[in-house]
Amino acid sequence: DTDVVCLGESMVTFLPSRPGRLADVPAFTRGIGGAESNVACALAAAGHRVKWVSRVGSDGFGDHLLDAVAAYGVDTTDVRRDPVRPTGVYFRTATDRATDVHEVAYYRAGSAASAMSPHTVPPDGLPGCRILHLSGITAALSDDCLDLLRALTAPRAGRPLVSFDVNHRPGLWRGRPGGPEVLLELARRCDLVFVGEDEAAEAWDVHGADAVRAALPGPPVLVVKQGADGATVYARGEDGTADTVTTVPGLAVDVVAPVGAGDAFAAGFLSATLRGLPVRERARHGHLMAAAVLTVPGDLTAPPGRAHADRLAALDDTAWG
Ligand code: KDG
Repeated sequence: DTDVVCLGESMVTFLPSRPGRLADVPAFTRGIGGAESNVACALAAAGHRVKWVSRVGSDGFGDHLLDAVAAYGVDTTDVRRDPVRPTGVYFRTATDRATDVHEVAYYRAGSAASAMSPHTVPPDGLPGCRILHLSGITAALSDDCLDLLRALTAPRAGRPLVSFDVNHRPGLWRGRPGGPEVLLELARRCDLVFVGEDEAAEAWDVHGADAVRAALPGPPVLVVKQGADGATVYARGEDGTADTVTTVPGLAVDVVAPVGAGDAFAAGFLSATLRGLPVRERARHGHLMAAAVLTVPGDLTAPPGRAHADRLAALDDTAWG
């Protein structure tokens, strides 16, 4: 059995040898990225049984992605190889500390993963899966990918808990209609939604965590991430009506690169959810995994071990600000 299935595109990532504009960086180091496989890798490293579902090209970058994700302990047997379309890649710069800006250049149009479709996962294709984790990135890749997300988030008997990270990537929606509205439509159909407060403001012109909840009243659990201020979790009560609202401060860390921190947060939150931990602990495990990724240049890193993370999550409020 699989605890969690994560579905989405992954790419070989090229990290800059030094800060500066993309135009000026002379060399790059290979890593891997992809929001959903980042979640999968962190969950597997935290001891869960995780499957990653995707497509990669029949090329060396596809080989590397499969090897690198499998090395985290993720089951990659349902990753298909596309005979023609290539594996996506992307390049990024280091965050400019003065302006807080970093550049991202995707080479993924027409990628193997963009050819995912409702055939990729048939409706009964997730036996034993407790959580299906998806993100809005997939919706932006192609019409077929969007159809796949619509099929997977459709209400049906026996549906696993569907977790959705909004992951609005405006650059990917250029030339495709409806990004923000599509993301809202999909999020409304899910059981657990992660969204950044700044992301909601940009995509939906909705400001503040309570307003995000008002725009997304359906999901039983909504996590609004507030950067350095932490996260606010709305969790509907057993009676199906009143929310409990829990704001959980994050850890103050020196950020090396922000990319991947949201995925790590989701992984920590999902790990603690699988373990039946209370909401505050779920968010603290999210913050702990996010802190680990924030302090490295790449998109993912091994999270703290479970016993260590449990000790840190159990510290009292003075330690957690
Ligand atoms: O959340 C991190 C991801 O954005 C990164 O790993 C690359 O999946 C990626 C994307 O589409 O931007």
